[in-house]
Amino acid sequence: MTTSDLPSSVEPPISPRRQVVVSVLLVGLLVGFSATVLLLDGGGEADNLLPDNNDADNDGDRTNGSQGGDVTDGQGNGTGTLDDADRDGVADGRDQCPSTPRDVDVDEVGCRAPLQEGVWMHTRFGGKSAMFDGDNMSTWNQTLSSIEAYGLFIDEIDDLRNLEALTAGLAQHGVDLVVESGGTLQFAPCNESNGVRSAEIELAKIDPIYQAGGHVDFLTLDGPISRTIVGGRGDSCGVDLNTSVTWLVDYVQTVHDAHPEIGFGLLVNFPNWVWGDVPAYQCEQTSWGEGIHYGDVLNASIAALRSAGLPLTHVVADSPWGYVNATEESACREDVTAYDWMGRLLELEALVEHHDLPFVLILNDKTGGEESDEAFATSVLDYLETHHGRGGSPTVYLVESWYDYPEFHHPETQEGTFTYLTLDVIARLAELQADSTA
Ligand SMILES: [Ca+2]
Repeated sequence: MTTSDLPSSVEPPISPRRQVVVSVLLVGLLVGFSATVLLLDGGGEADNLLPDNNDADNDGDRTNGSQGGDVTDGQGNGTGTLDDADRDGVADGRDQCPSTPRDVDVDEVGCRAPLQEGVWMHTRFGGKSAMFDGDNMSTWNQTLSSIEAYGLFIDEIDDLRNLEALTAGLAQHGVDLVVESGGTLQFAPCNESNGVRSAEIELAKIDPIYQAGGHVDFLTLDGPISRTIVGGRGDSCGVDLNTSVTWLVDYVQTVHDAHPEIGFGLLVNFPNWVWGDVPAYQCEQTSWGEGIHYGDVLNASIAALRSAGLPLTHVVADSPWGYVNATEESACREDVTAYDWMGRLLELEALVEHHDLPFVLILNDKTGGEESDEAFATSVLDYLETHHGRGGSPTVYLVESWYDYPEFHHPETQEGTFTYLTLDVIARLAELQADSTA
């Protein structure tokens, strides 16, 4: 893949949604105030959970000590000031997660909000700085207002010259930033330090986003187990499932300790794994994990991350359309049409949802993505319609390309661009959902 970007300015446009955010915050303050008055000593959380911004007492007034509007939990009632130890806009008295990290979207009881239903977009490498030039944003403003999250590959962060504009642009439109990373890396030492060392490597790669004043909402780990498990991708570490999972937990714990605001997703390169009685589509020399059922891999990963108390937020299926409609060539079998590939993809979705986790399906296509804008768009829309028609209902459809096409990201009004296609997906999904509820 080639990487290129274009110079761009740092001035994002003013967004009307900023005013909406301010209004919501004001309502939150009023609601929080009422709850404080009603609940009196109901908020008993410690008042020193997240010291930062010179606010050692964490009362939100950004001052240290009891001067200047200080509020101590459970005792500040009647002062007319909000008790909100973690400053998430939810009063302590009704905050069921009183130490939520900063920058985490919360629900009405102050806990990490579940993934919003909708569409995410993740363009191919290159040209992303230019997308967040103040002028260029006006050429895909509707897309930016319509998506829930925007994706980047971790290895292109270093090449994006205008991260300030990117982070400000996403924040203004209330769009989350998802970074796709490797997770446990086969080139970190293949020993018990793998998870921690992999995390250190990737923490350094996301650091420029923080230096630019932004933050990562979600880190999607692209096939972390496949990089370490025996019979995994080419140069994997060759360890057993338990060891792979242990290293994965080490990785997530290390990143979490540095950035507690990040939610973690597990991405599975689905065609490379066996699923029950259905073989891997692309078996290479052997199926990944030497033929282990990916359901067992997923169950073990989810159980371990949850028992460590880590914020696993979603599971992503990477399964391009040609590997679902059996038109891609298989490296290892002559007749791939003998299996129901969509069926096993739907079973994966069911397993993810059985774990009460949001399922994210990548909509893309290798053949179309190597052919033309039009071929890619046609495949993506066919994939959406067929998947929905078979009963698929992921929390998020993710329009993503790592191929040559779509060639251009914007303008969104020009047929063939990535943003044009994303808006098409959003419109088509709304139609399909309306049809199925009618
Ligand atoms: Ca909270």
